[in-house]
Amino acid sequence: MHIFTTSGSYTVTLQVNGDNGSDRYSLPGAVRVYQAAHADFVASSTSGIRPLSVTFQDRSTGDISIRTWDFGDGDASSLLNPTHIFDKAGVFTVTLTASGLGGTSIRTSLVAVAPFGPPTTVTLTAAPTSLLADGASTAALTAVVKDANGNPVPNQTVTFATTLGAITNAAVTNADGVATATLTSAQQVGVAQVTASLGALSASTEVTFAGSVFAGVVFVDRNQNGVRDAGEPGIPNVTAEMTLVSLAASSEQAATAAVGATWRTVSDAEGKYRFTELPLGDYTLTLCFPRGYAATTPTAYTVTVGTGQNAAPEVGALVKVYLPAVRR
Ligand SMILES: [Ca+2]
Repeated sequence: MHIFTTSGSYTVTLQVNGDNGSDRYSLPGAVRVYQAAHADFVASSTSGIRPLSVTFQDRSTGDISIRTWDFGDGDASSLLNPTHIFDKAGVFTVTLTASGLGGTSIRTSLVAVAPFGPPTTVTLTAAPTSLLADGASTAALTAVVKDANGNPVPNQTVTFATTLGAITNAAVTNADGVATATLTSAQQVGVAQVTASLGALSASTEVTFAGSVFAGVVFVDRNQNGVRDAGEPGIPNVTAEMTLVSLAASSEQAATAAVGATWRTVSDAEGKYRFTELPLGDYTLTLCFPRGYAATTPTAYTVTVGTGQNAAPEVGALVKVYLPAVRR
């Protein structure tokens, strides 16, 4: 019996010696000794944040003809040095199976994939981005915290601040990396600069606090009865002017408008006029009609602009058509 300790192809020679001489017979390749398969590999990294790209390098030895990689997350490869992206978080067992005439060998290694890393970005959005300046309207603020790979980062305390109005102070991000807060408008026309911060990270957005809406209509009062009846059309190009008499009791508004300030607009084709940026308070409303019309009612009113959309009472100016003299 002979033990071959080194792999290779061997020629076996038989030599016989006898009284009449000797003879020998050689058989090339009579014995082939294969090197045992030994699976081995190295990974470019064994831990990281999803999605984690890892390149595996085969370092297997022996007589191997087939290599099979199982990445432990449902994916596989038969490449020599595959690169795999781990999308899901978890600890995965990567298995290389090397097999051939040298037998079968298996090598495993663990890759740990974290669901998220440290926060690197904060974004902030407001909905809606315009509120009535009534001290009661609210906007929903949404801050999203993500890591460098775009994964949402939960359990982060986001601090909210605003330059105008009231705001929820802080909130903790949920599993989607989302922290929400509520912005309540001030009784002051202006633009609120809203900020969400997390450590050194911050994001900001703007929410406009718009003044109250005051709207009315002027129309042709054909029968001069002081009521808009069927068949009485609106009057375009009527100038409507609001003059501030006194601000509503709100210290916040004091800096935004002065008594005596005026706002002016013109009625549209349907006789409708509309003011959209009025601070809360009392006003004098004056209507000035184009030539050819004569008012059938007073053209000046004292009105109050309150909170809420269209909160102010609609004021109609009643007019009649000024008929030219008929020649006889
Ligand atoms: Ca009428």
